[in-house]
Amino acid sequence: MGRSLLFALLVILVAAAHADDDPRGSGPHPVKIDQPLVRLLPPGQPNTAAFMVLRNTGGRNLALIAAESAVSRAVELHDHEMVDGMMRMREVGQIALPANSLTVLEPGGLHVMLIDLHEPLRAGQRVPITLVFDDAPRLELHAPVRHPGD
Ligand SMILES: [Cu+2]
Repeated sequence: MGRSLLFALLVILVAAAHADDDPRGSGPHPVKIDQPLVRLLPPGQPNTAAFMVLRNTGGRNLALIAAESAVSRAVELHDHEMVDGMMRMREVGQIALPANSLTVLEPGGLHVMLIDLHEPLRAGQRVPITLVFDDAPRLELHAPVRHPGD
């Protein structure tokens, strides 16, 4: 293979890698995450939840459509609803993040559910969570494990 062809291939690869980084061009991510935490539970609990404040600082409505984490078999987006006088969790397809607004994930409300933990979580451990949006790049965060009230 000629040297010029190699160089051309390299240029294409580098361009492709950059395109993958941020399909909308450069600039800060429109969504900021405040106060992330994963609820500390007694050992033996297979599931727990992550809470945080999502700030959509951009002028476009967005939605959180999925979350991923290596600490559990599955990760779902959940809300609470009243069923026969009891609060129950239910999976939701997405969590709306209106433009220039705060969306709060908190106990008793919206949350990210970590299902079938691979290992018990320890207090202070930082859990990697990747947030997936409908129309913005993915966002990775590390949420400390603690009691929500602390
Ligand atoms: Cu849940």
